[in-house]
Amino acid sequence: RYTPTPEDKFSFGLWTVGWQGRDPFGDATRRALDPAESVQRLAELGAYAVTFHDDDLIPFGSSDAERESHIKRFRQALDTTGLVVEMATTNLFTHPVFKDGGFTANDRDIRRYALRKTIRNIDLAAELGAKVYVAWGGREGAESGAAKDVRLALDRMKEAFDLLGDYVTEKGYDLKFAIEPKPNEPRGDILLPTVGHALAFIERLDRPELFGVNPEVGHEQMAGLNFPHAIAQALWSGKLFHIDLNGQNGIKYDQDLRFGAGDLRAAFWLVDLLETAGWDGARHFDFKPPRTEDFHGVWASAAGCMRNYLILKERAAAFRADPQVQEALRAARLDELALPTAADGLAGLLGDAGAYEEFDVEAAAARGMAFEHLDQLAMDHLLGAR
Ligand code: 3MF
Ligand code: MG
Ligand code: MG
Ligand code: MG
Repeated sequence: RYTPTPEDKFSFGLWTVGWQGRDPFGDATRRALDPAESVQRLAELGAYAVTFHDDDLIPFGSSDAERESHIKRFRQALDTTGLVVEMATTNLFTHPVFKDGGFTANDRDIRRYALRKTIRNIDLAAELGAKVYVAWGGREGAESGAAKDVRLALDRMKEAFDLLGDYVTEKGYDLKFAIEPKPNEPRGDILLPTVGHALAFIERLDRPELFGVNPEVGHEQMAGLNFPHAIAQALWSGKLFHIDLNGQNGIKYDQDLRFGAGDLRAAFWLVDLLETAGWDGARHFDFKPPRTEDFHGVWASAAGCMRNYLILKERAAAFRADPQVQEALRAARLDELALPTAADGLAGLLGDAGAYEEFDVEAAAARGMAFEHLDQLAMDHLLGAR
């Protein structure tokens, strides 16, 4: 029970279990992990895939020969465990050269370098079979007003993504891009701060069909937003290309708790949504085992992400299958929301006296929505009380 298998499609970033616990106030509390060791351990725990930033796999500044040997070791680990690479991404935030951004740095030479670094890793991503390429612009932003002309920066951001879209098209790669929004941290304010901003931006690109979003639970919650609602709109737009699952307690620094920690009710509704929508992409965890943990704690934290997903999946399915819930959903008139408002067309609506002239506004206003009973049933299922 709650034992993950590759069919569950759980995926982990190498940088998650590999996080050494460095934070703005403290040094590393754990040694570096060899990517091959992470692959081995994650496979033993029942994961299906791993993801990586270029620099997670190939330390920044490696020679070409070193690069090849890192890739070879990683490939061997994938081959022996059967794990796949489903997504890859670029580190455009750690090295000081990116202190003012990658694609939107004021310095043009840095923008050109950022694009070349990205393209180099896109080749590797395609070679390793990744289907999604994530772009998180953690340094694309500002701390002060005049430092960044946001409209120009968005021009440069669009230029970068248009060039990347041209590149994968010319190469014939089966690779789509997923933009990861985040409101702040490490920059004071980051461009494309929420899922909504990113969805609007994508429509201005030359090849919007190649671009979607990679929402992260904690990032939307840092902005005080409802994560399942953001995912629902991304799904509705056909733009959910990838997802970063983790936990967050409200509006504060990016906590990256294991999935299921933090806002548990949001996690329940998220799993309910992904499962009922038939999401068939990876369940990708972007979390950080707290720096209090040794390696036992690291693997316990990774296992906990998957276990919590499976528990919530079971609870959400039980909620949906419960006849009392189905009755409560009807009482709350969810079936009515599924009906078009004016299937009779504009003329029908305008000619319908029952819609306005004879409508009993007071009676309609007096009807209760029965949402509290419905939500309590959800709570009972979530807490295992039903
Ligand atoms: C930061 C993040 C990033 C992105 C990563 C991959 C380091 O808050 O969430 O993790 O997820 O760059 O896309
Ligand atoms: Mg994050
Ligand atoms: Mg986070
Ligand atoms: Mg993330």
